[in-house]
Amino acid sequence: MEKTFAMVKPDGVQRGLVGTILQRYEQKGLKLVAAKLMNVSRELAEEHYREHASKPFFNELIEYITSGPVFAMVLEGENAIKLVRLLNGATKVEEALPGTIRGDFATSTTCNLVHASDSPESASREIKLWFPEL
Ligand code: 3AN
Repeated sequence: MEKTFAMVKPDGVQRGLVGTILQRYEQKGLKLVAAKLMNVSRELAEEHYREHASKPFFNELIEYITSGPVFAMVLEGENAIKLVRLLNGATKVEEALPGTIRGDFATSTTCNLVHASDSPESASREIKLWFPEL
């Protein structure tokens, strides 16, 4: 069965949305197979977002993701990678449709509540990076 990495980012944890967001994944039929509330080191944040290292928003992104605890998860199910991305909604907040997590709860493209792996390669890389104990 396919596995993906997903995370409720610091704004979601601070706003008390972990339960609501997890419920959406579970209601869809995805299975939670690992989860932890954790602080993110600068090192982990920079490795996670390494593909964005040259982008103008990189520093802002690192500051944001290390600003408070995140809720990291591994979800499992058929087509888990695509389904979690669909439930999250578009990256650009003005394109995130109502009914998606970002469409319903986020107003900023940087602080957009959730992350999920975007391909089998990133899912495998991110699960290893965030859950080395698995
Ligand atoms: P996603 O999180 O939907 O996979 P990515 O991987 O393209 O999107 O971007 C990672 C994160 O970088 C986004 N979740 C968002 O926080 C931030 N980001 C992406 N594009 C922009 C942008 N144009 N302006 C500000 N922040 C951005």
